[in-house]
Amino acid sequence: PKEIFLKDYKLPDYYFDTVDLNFSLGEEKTIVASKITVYPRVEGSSFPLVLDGEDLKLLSITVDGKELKEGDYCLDSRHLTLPLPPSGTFTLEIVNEIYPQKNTSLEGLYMSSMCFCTQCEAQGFRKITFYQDRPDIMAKYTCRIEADKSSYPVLLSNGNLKEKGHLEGDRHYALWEDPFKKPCYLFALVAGPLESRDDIFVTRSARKVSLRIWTPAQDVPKTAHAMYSLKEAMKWDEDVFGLEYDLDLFNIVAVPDFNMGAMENKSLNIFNSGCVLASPETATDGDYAAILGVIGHEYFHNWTGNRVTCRDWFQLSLKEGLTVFRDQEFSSDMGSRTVKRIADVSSLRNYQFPEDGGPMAHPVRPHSYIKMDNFYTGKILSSLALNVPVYEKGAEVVRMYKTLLGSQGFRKGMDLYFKRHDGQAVTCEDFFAAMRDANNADFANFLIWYSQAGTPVVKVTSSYNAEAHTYSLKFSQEVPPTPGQPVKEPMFIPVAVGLLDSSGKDMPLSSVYHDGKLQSVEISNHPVYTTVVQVTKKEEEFVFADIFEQPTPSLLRGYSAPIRLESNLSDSDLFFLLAHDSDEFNRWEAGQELARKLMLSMVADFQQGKPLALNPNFVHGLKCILSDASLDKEFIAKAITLPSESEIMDMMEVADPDAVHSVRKFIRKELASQLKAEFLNMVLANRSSEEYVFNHPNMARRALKNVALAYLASLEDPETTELAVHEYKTATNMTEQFAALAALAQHPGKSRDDVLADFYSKWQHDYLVVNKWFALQASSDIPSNVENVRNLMKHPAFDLRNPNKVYCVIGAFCYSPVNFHAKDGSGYKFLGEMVVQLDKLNPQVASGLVSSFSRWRRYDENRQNLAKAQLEMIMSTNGLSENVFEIASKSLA
Ligand code: HT7
Ligand code: ZN
Repeated sequence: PKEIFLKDYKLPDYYFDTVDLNFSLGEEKTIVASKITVYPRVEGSSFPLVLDGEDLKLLSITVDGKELKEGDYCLDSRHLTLPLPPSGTFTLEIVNEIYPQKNTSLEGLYMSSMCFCTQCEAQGFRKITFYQDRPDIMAKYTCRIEADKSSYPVLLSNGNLKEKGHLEGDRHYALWEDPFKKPCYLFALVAGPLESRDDIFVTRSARKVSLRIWTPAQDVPKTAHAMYSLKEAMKWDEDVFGLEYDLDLFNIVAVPDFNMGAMENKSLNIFNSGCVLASPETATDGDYAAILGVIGHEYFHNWTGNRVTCRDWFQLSLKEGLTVFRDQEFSSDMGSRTVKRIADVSSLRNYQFPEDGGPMAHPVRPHSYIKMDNFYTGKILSSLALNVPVYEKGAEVVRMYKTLLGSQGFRKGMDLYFKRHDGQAVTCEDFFAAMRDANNADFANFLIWYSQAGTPVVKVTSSYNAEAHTYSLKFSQEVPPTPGQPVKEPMFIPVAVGLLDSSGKDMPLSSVYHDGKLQSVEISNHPVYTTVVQVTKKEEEFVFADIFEQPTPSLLRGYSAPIRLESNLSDSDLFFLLAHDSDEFNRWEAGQELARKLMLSMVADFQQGKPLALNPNFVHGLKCILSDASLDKEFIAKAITLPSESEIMDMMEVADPDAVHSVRKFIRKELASQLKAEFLNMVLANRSSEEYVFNHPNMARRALKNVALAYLASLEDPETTELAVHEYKTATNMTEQFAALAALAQHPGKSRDDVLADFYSKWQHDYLVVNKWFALQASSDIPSNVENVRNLMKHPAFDLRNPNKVYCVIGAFCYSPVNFHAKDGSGYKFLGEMVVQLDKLNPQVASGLVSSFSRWRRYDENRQNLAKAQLEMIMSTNGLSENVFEIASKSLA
């Protein structure tokens, strides 16, 4: 396999102006005809024209109306080359055949339950026809689709419908025209027996946009929330960024077979049906929130990704980091900002940090790749919310621009970015330059965030000078070495700081000494309570003036930079922040830091065979949070949730899944027993009394009730088990029903077996609910779960060709550290077998799974040997895909 480098980027020798595509869709084969106007980048130059093409059967090539003969072109398994194209502009016509019904990779044109559909990002267009498959080739497209009328009554592509009509032999056609230039990765086609929910959005300039969400007829009732989400997203982008939709039609199609969550094809978004369909009876609050976020995300791409796109795939974060940031802000504005931030930071800690510290570490803008798809590889589970490391760290980088420039400065930068680059394919530097130039900002070494891998570790020590009334914060930063980058530069880290007085109130901040200069932090003579200090050197000191008592610092408020912060705060400082910080995120963070310290010290006790005991101060701290009526209920639910097992393992020298699991389980049970009365009260006081509504207060109430119920069920006593069974039986929505099921499913026994059987018999007709049932069992911590998982794969509802089922069974299994990392190697063996089997069907999905092995060096020697043996077995498999090869070989390197 060939490695591709960013430094080798070259402008294309030829551009395409117009592209007319003609698809004749058929059950056995599909004929694709393209007519492309080609022109050289440099007038009069003559270079070979190299087109990408994979798994295509070439039928004919014509240049300016003259058919080429064999010998006039070169064809291999990946390219079609015209050695001597005419000089100047010419017309290239190509006809080829493809076989969508045999396409199990779900890239290019494929079939998903009776529908033809496409997925072209990143490099799927080359599986449809011969083309310069790179994002800097932007052209205007038309697309004519012809198909059997009764089997494929709906024919969709990008842009506006220009014409449709009947053809002989019960066939029909539709002609679509997209007035905007686009790269081929945004091309889309859908044909099938679909029906739509229709609505209208009136833009702020009073244009009417038709909105249609297409699904099989029986699912149309489940698209109401998606339509609501779309309209909210359209309005939000106008209000917050002044960005209006640019066509008269916006289509969304939901298909059950899709490798990721969704795809932002111009005016024809294609979605994994798990990210569209919801009803109160079948979807949880988590699903509703994920749908809102993903619908928003794909819609926001219309400007950040489609109107302004990436020059090359190394710039992926240009569109994804920015669009994730935009969808995070949208969700924050629609619900609770703090809770959304907590969820995003947790995800960063659970996925990004481990990746940054392992063999797959790479910068936000990678220097090289073998298979581009691997940068999208993320974690998708029952709710199908996506956690893709490149996306998330990229979003943190965009968030830092906003933290540094403020909302208005950030908006100015965005406006300039669109003014300069609308209709272009650009780079991360272009985005940086727009932000800098619009604000006359000095961003020093900020660009290093794009090129340097690894999570910076920032240490901070503080001291108070009672005589001088000054308070000093000394920072030092270190970025750990990562593969290919042994030595690191200091980074530009914005740290938002507040100082609390002894009553817990924010102190006014007037000025800071830095580099020997006194800088005012007040804004028009008004004190501020949070200021952002810019740490840009290896070591740096900031001294706050006019501080009249010893403060407690609240550092990195709102998680202002994606770093690991190590401070000299004592436990009592942390308890104080947990109780008083005005920055709610940092209140949560203080509780998490206390929990991390506690869990790590108890893990050490466990490993030394010492008896486990829970610090009473910790119980008291959580009890205070539980009984604080001024707090948002969803915040309380987050604040009483312990850090995940993977987060704790990531902080250990040698990760010990058994010890971490036992300790987390012990603490949960102990908290449940000591706070039983409070938890019971939470369940009783927060039951649903009315119909399901998707709004923050209702979701918050359900979240708190569900967390309390899970704690109670961990006691495994008859009273609390009965309560959980009662909640399961009386639930009127999936959020509460599934939470009760999940609480019971963690504990082997008759109640577990009964509710699991009942749930399946109730919901067997709904594949998305059945996926939840799969995921719950597969991710269970019950001993030796691997055998149950092997049995689940024999269940009639399981299908290895459907990515969602794979994620919900095989992927979910890897989420249980005790079972995946079982000492006997049974978890590793299972995954190894599955990767090899899946790679033959769908390399993207297989490589997503193989990344569970990538951190094998973090475990003890026995586990290392067992995991390494599986990676070696995978590497020795004949015909391995480039996707899996890249991850497995880098993991072993
Ligand atoms: N931009 C989309 C990426 C995507 C994708 C990438 C590789 C293989 C399959 C894929 N499906 C969708 C999704 C997004 O970020 O919006
Ligand atoms: Zn995206």
